[in-house]
Amino acid sequence: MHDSSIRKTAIPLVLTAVICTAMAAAGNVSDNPSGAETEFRNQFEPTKESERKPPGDAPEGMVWIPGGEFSMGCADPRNLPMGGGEPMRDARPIHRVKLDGFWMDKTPVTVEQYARFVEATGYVTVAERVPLPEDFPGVPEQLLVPGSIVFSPPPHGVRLDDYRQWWRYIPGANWRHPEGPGSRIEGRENEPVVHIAYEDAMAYAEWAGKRLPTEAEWEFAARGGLTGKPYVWGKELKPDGHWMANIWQGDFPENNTEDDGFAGIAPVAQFPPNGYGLYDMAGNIWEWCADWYRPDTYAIRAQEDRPSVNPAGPEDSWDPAEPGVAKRVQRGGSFLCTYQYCTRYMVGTRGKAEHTSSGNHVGFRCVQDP
Ligand SMILES: [Ca+2]
Ligand SMILES: [Cu+2]
Repeated sequence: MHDSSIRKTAIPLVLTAVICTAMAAAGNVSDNPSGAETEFRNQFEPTKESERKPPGDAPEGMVWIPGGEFSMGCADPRNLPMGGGEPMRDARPIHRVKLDGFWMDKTPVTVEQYARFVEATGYVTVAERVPLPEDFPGVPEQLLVPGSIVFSPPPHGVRLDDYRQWWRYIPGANWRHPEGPGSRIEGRENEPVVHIAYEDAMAYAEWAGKRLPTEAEWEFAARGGLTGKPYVWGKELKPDGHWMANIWQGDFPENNTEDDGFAGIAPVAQFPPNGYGLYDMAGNIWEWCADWYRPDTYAIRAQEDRPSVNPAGPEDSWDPAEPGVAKRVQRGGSFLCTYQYCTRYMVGTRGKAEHTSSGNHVGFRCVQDP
């Protein structure tokens, strides 16, 4: 599991939800048993891109995603080298999906872009608002202070079964203060904006005349025209020895070796784009999708014997791990993901979070209909 239902359940540091990510026991890194990659790939039918040409010039900062038909989901990655220890059951069955074309932001929305929106509208994000007592029954009022969760690594190794050891609710943390009150965004304008709750992303999208991608759109776009590859760039985590995304190297969570060049959030577009010209579709920050999260979404879709057309997600949310906590889908993984713990930078995998929650690893990008 991989989520951050922090705000709802966790204001007073009683974090009952999970972030990068509880059940994944460490390790389980296998050698590459011969054929594991083939077996992984064989569960996918070819991606067929629509022939439709882009309808005119691209809006600024966006690229055309042609739409078409593809196999959505993730095969069990545990036999892949550095595939991690999780079966990713909620990303199966792999099923066919058909989409119309759309424009998509090349990068996540940056601090600079979000600042322009806030300046124009006076918008106040969830993390900047005083939490309401009725939303947090039982929490003493003095604990109801605006803030958000920030990755705060312990100085030594810890068991990976309790994320409270590396996440902290920091009063005053928000998009202007990514690591808390002492941190600033000056000089970091080209980083993706973080501490964004779902409604904060929606508000921006509406102002920009855009919308959030559906989960299916996000995944089609992330695959960049490839079929059934584990990563948005292809089949290996580190082709020719190069890191292709800002994730975590070293022992999580205490020792970050920064092999990819970035200890924390990286500015956008520091790694090569995928086949559609999209940057950062893996790692760096989680991106909100429009859909409610349910683990059975794919199973329900797969009951149909034809492709799902422009699926927009289920009517409501349900997560057996935390019944009653309403979650939206997040995709792409963050700078905290590692095969030791959570490999959700793998392209077909799914993330989720309580919709009013945020953190210094959560942002978004938008799409636009032609
Ligand atoms: Ca990194
Ligand atoms: Cu992760």
